[in-house]
Amino acid sequence: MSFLLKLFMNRTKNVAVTFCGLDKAGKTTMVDYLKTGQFNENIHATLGMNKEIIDVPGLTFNVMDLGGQEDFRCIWHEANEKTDVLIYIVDASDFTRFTETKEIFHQIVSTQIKDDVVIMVLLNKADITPRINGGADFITAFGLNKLSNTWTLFTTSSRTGQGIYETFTWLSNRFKG
Ligand SMILES: Nc1nc2c(ncn2[C@@H]2O[C@H](COP(=O)(O)OP(=O)(O)O)[C@@H](O)[C@H]2O)c(=O)[nH]1
Ligand SMILES: [Mg+2]
Repeated sequence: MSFLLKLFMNRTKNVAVTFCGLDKAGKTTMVDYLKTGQFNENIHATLGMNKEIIDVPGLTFNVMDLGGQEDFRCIWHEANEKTDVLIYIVDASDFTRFTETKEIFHQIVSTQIKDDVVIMVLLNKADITPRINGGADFITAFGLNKLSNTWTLFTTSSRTGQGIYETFTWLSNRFKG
């Protein structure tokens, strides 16, 4: 293969990304925001998985948005075993499910993803939980400090768009070049 061809082939990388998290955390709303640039409140609960392709300059994200209801969680591993990036969305406004979401997260990390998968935890719905800041307290409580994979944490809202640009700029920079 010629040098030039290689150069051009390298220009677009396919990055596999899965969106996981409990039902109602805001996964599908986030994917929709990435496609349209706005909040859509008429999103239906995801049955099984949605496949989406999102292009940013030089990168193609193959996104699997996985249904969060208990019945569907058993199929997550199929997508997670092949993924480059795990985006795990936490509903920051729902403290009652904190333990449940933490357990599911660590189960995925320890049984479904490879060591080189980049983990991005999004503390979502920041618009209705303005005091959430994703600081040291959350990092320790959620056990992020114990991970051996590369991880990062962002505070986001698909209603106001807060943190979304930062999150995906970080992701895109990570896989470019
Ligand atoms: N206020 C607020 N509501 C959100 C946000 N993201 C999602 N929602 C709402 O949360 C509910 C569940 O969202 P959905 O995307 O279906 O969650 P999924 O089950 O994780 O895919 C919907 O009523 C959304 O409108 C957010 O950032 N802020
Ligand atoms: Mg959904």
